[in-house]
Amino acid sequence: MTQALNRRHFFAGAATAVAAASVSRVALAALPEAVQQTSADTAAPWTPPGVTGAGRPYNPVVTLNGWTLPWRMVNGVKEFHLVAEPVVREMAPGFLVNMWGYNGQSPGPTIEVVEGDRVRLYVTNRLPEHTTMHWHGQRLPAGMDGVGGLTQPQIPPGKTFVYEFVARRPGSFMYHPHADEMTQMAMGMMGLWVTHPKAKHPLIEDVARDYCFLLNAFDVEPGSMTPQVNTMLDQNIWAWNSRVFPGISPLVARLGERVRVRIGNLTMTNHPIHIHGIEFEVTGTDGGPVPKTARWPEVTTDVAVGQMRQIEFIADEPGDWAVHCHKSHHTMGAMGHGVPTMIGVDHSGLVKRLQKAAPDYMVMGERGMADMGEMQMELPANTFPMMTGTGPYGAIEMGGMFTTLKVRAEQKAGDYSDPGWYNIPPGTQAREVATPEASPAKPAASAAPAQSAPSATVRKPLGSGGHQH
Ligand SMILES: [Cu+2]
Repeated sequence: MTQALNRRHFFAGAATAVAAASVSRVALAALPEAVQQTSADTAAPWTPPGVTGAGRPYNPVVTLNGWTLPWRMVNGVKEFHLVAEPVVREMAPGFLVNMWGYNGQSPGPTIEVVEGDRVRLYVTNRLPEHTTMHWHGQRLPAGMDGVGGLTQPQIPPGKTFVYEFVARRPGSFMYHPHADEMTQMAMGMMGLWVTHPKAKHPLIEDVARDYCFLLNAFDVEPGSMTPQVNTMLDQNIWAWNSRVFPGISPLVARLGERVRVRIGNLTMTNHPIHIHGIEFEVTGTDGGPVPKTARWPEVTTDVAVGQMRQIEFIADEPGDWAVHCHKSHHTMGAMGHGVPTMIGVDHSGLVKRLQKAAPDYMVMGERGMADMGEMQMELPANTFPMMTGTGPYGAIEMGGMFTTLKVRAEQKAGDYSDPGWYNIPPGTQAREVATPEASPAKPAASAAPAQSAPSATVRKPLGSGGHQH
């Protein structure tokens, strides 16, 4: 993980917080700086300068492939400036998508405050159409809820609206437009909001690491650069914070640390998020902390549409552990979905004939799809392979909603850098044993006793048509 927080970003908060104490009324009326982020790397946690607002110091969150928005303090109010604008998001190295987002990125920066803080949020609209901002899950005056037409007029292009309220409840929240949602959310307009408790809370544990990310989905035709916003369920890119594996940072922990992960779902389907190697509890939702009597151990939790799930575990098992959506199509790249099922189809003979005309012709999927993880298949410009990511033992055969939890004894507290692949201790890894060789299953075409019963239905190999179930 690159600590990509640039110096300007890092010092912007400090500079404005100091300056705010001594500037004139004219300057106070000016908008806070709209801090921009140009990198899709995970930024270092942002510790506010000097003052933390209403509460005790907190351990800042780390937004996977994202960042926290600096604020300025003006007469006891934390002021933020979000700019809704077209952005180009790097979803994976070399794969760029035209999105709409905030302050240079999709998702927008994480808003991080303390329970009891008064916040003032300026929202500037640099989109070609109107927008609003809804603060998902917050207790606030109805007029600050950001539902265009219902609680406020729309924010026209070129205009700035201001929202102001007290962050009353500690917890995990989101923000997104409530204006032309289908387009604006399909284009990537969303962000996270974390409110830390102002005092020790009986249901909120102190954690050593506090990660957050949003589940989002896009439909980008391979070779193109702009999402198709009318797609309801057949998105071909399943992402975390508008990134796909191997472009998603690992969750890193020191052995024995308590880790929190806050996950919000702004796609249009549910995502069962699964973590290997540990058991976790859901300790909170966007509705607040879960009572201890209502928690139970899990290794997968479903995050339904419009929900947040805040999970916690002790990272007490060293290793590289898979973290992924358990819907297997959601750990696939853009190319996976229209591919016909070829398992069991015997292409021998046909390939040779085709290769006379097209020397590069190859059969895909005859033995299952795993070949595709390694195949150097020519891709259209600007997409990512169907299965991506290479581990120390070969292709990982997953892309999209996938990353790793890296637990290490030697990882220093507060160090979020990628420790590399886990060095598996000798004698503790699955290995080949000496046996007579088992031959792979034969293609169904040559194995099926098709002629024996003339009246029986002839079983045909599954043909084209993509999804069979
Ligand atoms: Cu999923």
